[in-house]
Amino acid sequence: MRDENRIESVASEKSILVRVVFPDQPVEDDPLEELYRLATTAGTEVVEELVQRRAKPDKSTFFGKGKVAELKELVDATSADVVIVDNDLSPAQTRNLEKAVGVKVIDRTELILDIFAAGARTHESRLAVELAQLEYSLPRLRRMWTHLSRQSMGVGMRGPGEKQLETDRRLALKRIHDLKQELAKVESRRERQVAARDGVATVSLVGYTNAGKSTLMNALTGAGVEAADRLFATLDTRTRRWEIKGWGTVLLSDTVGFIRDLPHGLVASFKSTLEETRQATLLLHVADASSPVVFDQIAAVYGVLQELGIEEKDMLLVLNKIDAVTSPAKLNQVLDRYPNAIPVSAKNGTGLGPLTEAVGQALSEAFLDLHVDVDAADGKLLAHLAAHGEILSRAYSESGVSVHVRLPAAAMGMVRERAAAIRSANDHPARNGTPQLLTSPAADERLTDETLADGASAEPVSSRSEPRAGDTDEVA
Ligand SMILES: Nc1nc2c(ncn2[C@@H]2O[C@H](COP(=O)(O)OP(=O)(O)OP(=O)(O)O)[C@@H](O)[C@H]2O)c(=O)[nH]1
Ligand SMILES: [Mg+2]
Repeated sequence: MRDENRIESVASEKSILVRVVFPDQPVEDDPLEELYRLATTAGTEVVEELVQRRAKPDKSTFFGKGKVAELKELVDATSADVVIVDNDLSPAQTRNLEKAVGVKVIDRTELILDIFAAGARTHESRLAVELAQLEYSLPRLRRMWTHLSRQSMGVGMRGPGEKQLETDRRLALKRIHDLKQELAKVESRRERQVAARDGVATVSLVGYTNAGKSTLMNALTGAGVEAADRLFATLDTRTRRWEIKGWGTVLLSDTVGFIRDLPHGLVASFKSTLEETRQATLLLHVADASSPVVFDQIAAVYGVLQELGIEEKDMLLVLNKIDAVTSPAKLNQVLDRYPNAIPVSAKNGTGLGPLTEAVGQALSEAFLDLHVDVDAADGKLLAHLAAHGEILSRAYSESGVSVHVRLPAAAMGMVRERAAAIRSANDHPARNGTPQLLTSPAADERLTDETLADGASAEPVSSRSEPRAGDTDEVA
């Protein structure tokens, strides 16, 4: 067995890890490495490992007869308490396997749900996990309620006897209904909360679990969030201010990590936790460049983003842990595939300068930095600028007010309709000394909507604002 540090065991059950590898699957050097990390994170003691290559799963027991017999022998020889299967099993396969080997059997999904259940801290993430667990448990009724009263039990503990099934089923359905309602409330509250920050640039860290998102968050903002060599160390969302030279304050969020084959129900119920990510101006996709399966992990993250419906966002790929990459050729291979990726080490600070610069640059493309002249009487336009943009300064005159504002290109519609004049605030001394006239509806009728809508006229921003008081320091 491997001798990595194991976390303090909650369950301290002895587990056997098993995986079926199908012909079309990419196989890591060590096909059970990730399951091993998941199993130890869940607190089990791994006593044996087994890998089988098969063309397709056995309908009834998932593994073939021979492997099942071998598994039974291993269980007996090691007095294991649980068999953990790296694939997804049907409820019937689980039951049949349990009968055959004589101990409980859990699959990858259930293991991940258990880890989430043990780690969830906030009201929001607890609701999310409980819902995902109940939905998983419903067709596997024998395990009902086990996750609702998780005291000193091991992973995937069984619930009360079969007699109770019908009552359990009804109770579960009722609880699922209530949880969904409660989550919907939390979701809309969170949506409003995040939307209220419209106008402030938001950057969200996403990536495979253990890629170093929290460490990077700490390195960039001094946030002091928990980072640990453990899968799913972060299960909630934290947001911190990040000062970017030449841009100003942005809000940086760190959130739950992804993993390949993340249970579908879990992704759906974490909608609210991932709200910051859904509404972010820019995603920083953090990948562990030192992982032998970095390509697979990057692909898995894209898969989850797609499931969340947010794969279209602006995104920078950050190749973290370059200090731990043993061969330069390996890193070059990754850079060949992703030439725009930014290599960094969150641990020792390498590359954070270029990363910050790239973020400032990307944000400049999403926002317009403008002086908008507003008629004194036009309260509506002033309110629009305040609601959607970041107001950097105001200069009053007799006819009205000139507002220096940073505005998402998407919020330009009303500005173009109502403003007395709009000028680019491109006042970078090295670039351009005088503000350049962008458009004034009166002066230039020919400008098309697209000119501003796609941000084509916007220059990278150089002027600076003070950090604003009252921004959330922490959202979770
Ligand atoms: N060598 C090296 N290790 C790093 C680097 N960045 C993070 N780590 C380590 O990687 C492990 C995981 O880091 P985290 O920051 O917790 O990773 P995460 O992406 O937030 O993980 P989850 O919250 O569990 O999804 C920790 O042991 C970190 O110390 C790096 O640049 N180099
Ligand atoms: Mg983390």
